[in-house]
This record gives sequence, structure tokens and C-alpha cells, in this order.
Amino acid sequence: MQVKTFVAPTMPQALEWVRRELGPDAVLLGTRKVKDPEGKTCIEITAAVDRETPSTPPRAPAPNTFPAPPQDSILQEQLEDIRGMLSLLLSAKDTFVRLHGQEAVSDLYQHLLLRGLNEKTAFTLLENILATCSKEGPTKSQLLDALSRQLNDRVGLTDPFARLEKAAVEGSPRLYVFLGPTGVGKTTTLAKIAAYLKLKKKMPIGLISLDTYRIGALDQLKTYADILGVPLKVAQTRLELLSAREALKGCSAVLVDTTGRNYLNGSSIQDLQEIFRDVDDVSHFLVLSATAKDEDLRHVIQRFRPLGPESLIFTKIDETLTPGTILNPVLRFAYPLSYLGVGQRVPEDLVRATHKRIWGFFFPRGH
Ligand SMILES: Nc1nc2c(ncn2[C@@H]2O[C@H](COP(=O)(O)OP(=O)(O)OP(=O)(O)O)[C@@H](O)[C@H]2O)c(=O)[nH]1
Ligand SMILES: [Mg+2]
Repeated sequence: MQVKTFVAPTMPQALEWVRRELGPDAVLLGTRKVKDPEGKTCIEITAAVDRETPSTPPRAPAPNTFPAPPQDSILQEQLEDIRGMLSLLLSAKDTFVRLHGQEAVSDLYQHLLLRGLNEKTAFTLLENILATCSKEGPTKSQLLDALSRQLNDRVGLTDPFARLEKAAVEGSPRLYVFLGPTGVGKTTTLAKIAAYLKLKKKMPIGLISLDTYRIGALDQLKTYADILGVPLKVAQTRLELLSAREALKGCSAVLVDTTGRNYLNGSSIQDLQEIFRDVDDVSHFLVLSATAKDEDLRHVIQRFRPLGPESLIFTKIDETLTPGTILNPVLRFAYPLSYLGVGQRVPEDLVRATHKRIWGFFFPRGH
């Protein structure tokens, strides 16, 4: 067995060096934080591989190129994720034990990380919890009670359609706009809500599509409109949007589908801002996928801020093992949650966001 120690500025870098030096079969024996000669904190990883001599030294990749991925690269990436996560958990747990010296607190911290909270959110939540608990060291059930109170207090909820009247409105109907990145489920979620309003609440509703960008997008919405028997208008500009709303006078609500674009690109947001400039009686939903990366969610929400979304809808909750991820931006930006997409079926797989469901992200039934 060959055992080697690596010191790198960050965990991903250290893992990369382990992989390059010892190959994909390397096993992590331990990680710890150490200081380099300049006093900067680094990560030290001890890793081993079950062979006597090192494999052929890896060739440095040519500038601006990446090494060819190995055959089993997907499995390899997953393994590395798991190793990285384990190391992170071990070091995070140490930090917390050192900070608070309480095993129950660090256990809860570790659990929150495993269910998708990032270190910062979990740490802040627990700091707040500990501030409300007895100094002697809270029990597990006291911690869970305090966590539940924190989540109830800090996660806002809203149901914009709960107050909607059945009757047709006299003037221009309110526009409910579904914004968000590509492929998150804007059109599907709109269709789920349209079916709920039309079939269950028996409301006169209309649809507008602003999505003339993607081939087939209009057909997708038209299919739903035909099945539900509701009028559908198409608009590309602010004036067309206003005249489409005028044509849908008498509806209780008008649901507006928008184009999925790369909204990390600022000009796409400006296009939307122009369309909704000075248009009143508008509620924006920002639709996001629960499978998106934490950092990307943060950027997307920041991009959409100028449009003033009233609430967030998270889709694809059924497709993630770490649904707690959605609370990172929710707690950070304090936007209320309205609905959760829990599958592809229209209209069944949409539920209202509730505190009980949010609790279930961390402690699923039976746990
Ligand atoms: N598993 C799962 N799939 C979902 C959910 N919501 C939507 N989808 C699926 O996500 C895919 C994309 O859905 P769309 O509604 O077309 O997404 P979109 O945001 O309108 O996409 P663009 O208009 O192209 O930006 C489809 O296959 C949907 O069935 C959900 O809650 N869970
Ligand atoms: Mg769409």
C-alpha cells in the first residue's frame, strides 16, 4: 500500500492532487486543517492506494485543455463528490464541536448539511437556536423545537390565489407571471395552476404566452389551453401584452408564460423589464428548480430582483435528495415560498408550500 500526504489551499485542489498522484482508486485516510509556512490555513489530506509503486506519473495537461475524462468518469465524479462531502462534514463537525463543545449541536449541524443547507445557513440557524436555548447545553428535543420555531418564523409563505374571487372582474384582470431560467418548469407549473383555478375553483381565467423564442413553446401552452378550454393570447412587446390583457377582460386572473433564457446574461432581464415597464396589477412568480446548485440559485435570484418577484416556486422537489437546498436562498433573500412542484403530472404534482412540508425536507416522515 502506498500512503501519501498532500497539502493544498482548498479541499477540491487537495482532492485533485490526490486523484492525479494516486489515481482513481485512492482512499482518503484523513483530513485536517494545517498552517503553511506563511501562516495561511491549508487542507492536509492523507490518502492511500493499494499498490506498491505509483502509477505512471500523470502528464501535466496542455495549457487551456482538460485531461480526457476516464471511461468511468461519472462514477468517478460521484465518488469524488462523496469523498469531498465526507471530508467537509468531518471538518465542519470539528469546527462546531470546538465552537460549542456540544455533540448534539454538531450532530444537528451535520444533519442539516446532509439535507442540503450550506454551511453558512446551517451555522447561522444554529447560532440563533443556541441563543434561545439554556446555556447548560440543550437536549436534542429542545434543539429540534427551537429549529422548528426558527423555520416557522423565518420562512415566509404565501398563497396568492387563495384570496381570488370566483367572479369575473370588471376591469383589467391581474397578471400572474411565471419567470425563471430555462427548463425549470415554468410552463408546466402554470398549467398546473391553470387547471386548479379553472377546474377546481371554476374561475374564468386566460393565458398569455410571451414565449415565442423557443420552437414548440407556444404549442406546449396551446395544448394545455385547449384541454382546459381557456383563451390563449400571444404577445411579444409591452403594447401587445397590454392589448392581450384587454382582450381577456372579464377573466378573474391571467397567467403569463415567459421565455426561458440564460438570465445570468443581463440583457435578457432588461428585455423582461421593458415588457413589464409601468404595467400595473402584476404578480411575478420566480420559478426555480430544487436541483439547481446553491451558487447558481443565488445569482439567478439576484438577477431577477429588479422585477420584484412576490414569491418563489420551487419545482423538481421530487428529483433531489437534498431538498433543504431551497432554504439557502429563501432564508438569505427572505422571499416567501408559494408552491412546490413535486412531479411531472399536470395538475396533480403541485402543492402549497407549508411549514410542515419544509420540516419534512429535513426530517422525512418515519425518521
Ligand atoms: N420531476 C419533475 N419534473 C418537472 C417538474 N416541473 C416540471 N418538470 C419537468 O421539467 C421539464 C421542463 O418543464 P417546462 O414546463 O417545459 O419548463 P420551462 O421552464 O417552461 O422551460 P422553457 O420554457 O424551455 O424555459 C418537463 O419535462 C417537465 O415535465 C417537477 O416538479 N418535477
Ligand atoms: Mg416554457
